[in-house]
Amino acid sequence: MKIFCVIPAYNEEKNIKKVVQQAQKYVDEVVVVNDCSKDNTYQEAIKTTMINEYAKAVVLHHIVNRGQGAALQTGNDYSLKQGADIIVHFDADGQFLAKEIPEVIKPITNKEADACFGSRFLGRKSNLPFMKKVLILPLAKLINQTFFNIKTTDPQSGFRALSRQVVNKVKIEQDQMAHCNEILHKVHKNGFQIKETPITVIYHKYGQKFRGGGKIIKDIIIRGLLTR
Ligand SMILES: Nc1nc2c(ncn2[C@@H]2O[C@H](COP(=O)(O)OP(=O)(O)OP(=O)(O)O)[C@@H](O)[C@H]2O)c(=O)[nH]1
Ligand SMILES: [Mg+2]
Repeated sequence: MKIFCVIPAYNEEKNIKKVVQQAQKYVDEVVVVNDCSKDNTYQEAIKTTMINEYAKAVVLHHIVNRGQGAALQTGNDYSLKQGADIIVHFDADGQFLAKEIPEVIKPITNKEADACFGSRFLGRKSNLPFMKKVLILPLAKLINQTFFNIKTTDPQSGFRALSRQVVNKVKIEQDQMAHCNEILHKVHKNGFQIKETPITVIYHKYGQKFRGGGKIIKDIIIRGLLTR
């Protein structure tokens, strides 16, 4: 079984090397998608491709900045071509713990699910920013449950594992932040089995931004209606 880890990266020169090196311990191939960063993310990521101690790493490059969703789709397309059986999505900013990758993959390898979403609300300690904790995420969850009958606890989580069948079927068309909900809705709509697993997300002070909260909620509603 070939496990690939797709890491979308935009201006992550400080984090990317460590994040890739950690992920390499738990998967067969790491695919960094440099989303036309303005800093040295690409050069830093390339350094990790030369270390053969763990899994292979490759670096793909967007010639214009397209957003996290688009970067994930680029990584998905590459991974499918290389024969991936399971694809893990993992952020480049160092907020996720690579040692939790096996737990996110497990429901798929155990054939209990086709897609497994990491959740910050299932018991592990995540120091979420106040607005995300009390407003954005509960509202996203409520809308999904009420209107779309999707009962997951963390619709905006970027840490997930998808089977080859799911990635073949679910194409990410939302280039920016709406892709999280888009993936969830399309997985649900296509009748794939969904599981969740607890994950830890570390919020460093600089990462705590109330960015696009309204847009996330708007995207959830519009995306939901489009995928119905
Ligand atoms: N912001 C942003 N991130 C991108 C883009 N392309 C790829 N990424 C990557 O997408 C991942 C998530 O980005 P973040 O801005 O941390 O989004 P987030 O984790 O949902 O938001 P926070 O909770 O505020 O950290 C990171 O690995 C980024 O490097 C882009 O165009 N913009
Ligand atoms: Mg982040």
